Amino acid sequence: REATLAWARRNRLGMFIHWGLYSLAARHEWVKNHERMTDEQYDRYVRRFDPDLYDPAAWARAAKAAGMSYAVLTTKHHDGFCLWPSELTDYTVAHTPYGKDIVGPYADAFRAEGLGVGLYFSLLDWHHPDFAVDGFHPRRGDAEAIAHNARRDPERYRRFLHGQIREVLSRFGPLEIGFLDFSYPDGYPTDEGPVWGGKGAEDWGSKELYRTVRELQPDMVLNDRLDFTGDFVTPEQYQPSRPMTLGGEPVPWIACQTINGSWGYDRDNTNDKSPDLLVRMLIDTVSKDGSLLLNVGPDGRGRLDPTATRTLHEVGQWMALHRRS
Ligand code: FUL
Repeated sequence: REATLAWARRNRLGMFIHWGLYSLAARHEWVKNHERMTDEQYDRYVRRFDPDLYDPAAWARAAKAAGMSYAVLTTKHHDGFCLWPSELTDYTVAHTPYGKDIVGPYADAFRAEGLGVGLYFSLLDWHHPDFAVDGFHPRRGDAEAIAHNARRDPERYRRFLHGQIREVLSRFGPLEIGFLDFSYPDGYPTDEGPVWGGKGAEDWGSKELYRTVRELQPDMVLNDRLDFTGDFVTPEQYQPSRPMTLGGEPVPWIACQTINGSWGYDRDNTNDKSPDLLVRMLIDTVSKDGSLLLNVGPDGRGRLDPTATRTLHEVGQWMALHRRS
């Protein structure tokens, strides 16, 4: 814990980047789920994925100018679409009009600015046929999908998941931070009672995954969403009222916050937090010994939207005057 606490103290502000097929839909990264789309319906975004304005150096410069020191990019979100050309599925950037890797250029561009590189990877996969059609799945309540899923082979999903995590952890150089998302040991609480995104430890072989992470990226700090507490905890969309502890001991923590409530690009959502409020949230986070991971959701062409650009710029102006390291 000491090492991760020290890490959080060196890295008080980072950039979370949610980007994927859903950015084309432009209405939240859970759009496939919220609108209960089938794979065929969602495929229209695969056929149109061609971010002609993707310029990771511009993202990295914006992050650096905002006073950020690290970033975390979604290599794959719950929809299962991979931003790197995985060898284990065709459901990747390689099979879109764009046709090439996104993750490698991102890692290179952020390192070139001296920023720490982090990767997010979803344990849930709403595209893989062997992933459970549970209460969280876009096809929940769909008798045909459920009947088909009854014959699923969890072992096949486990092998796929482990293989993909190996790819992500071995192809993009030394990583500062890993963000696996998500599993809750007692189910994820909803109004209808707890539901599972897979069954975590049991379905996914979490312990073995953890060993793989340690083997491939021994110095990387890892989050807490793999059934058990990793190196740091990740309050999401709220600020804890005091420094966070676990078992009575201080625990490193990262506040994951959005600008407008959506992680993925959400074109008509103007519920933006002001730069002033975000700076206050940063001060609040630092005063409680945490780190703030502020999200941006680039659009379908790869641009940071105007609000994010303005917000980062203003946060950067404050940081330029007040940061101490
Ligand atoms: C959650 C996800 O379900 C959201 O879409 C987002 O990625 C957030 C950071 O984590 O668990």
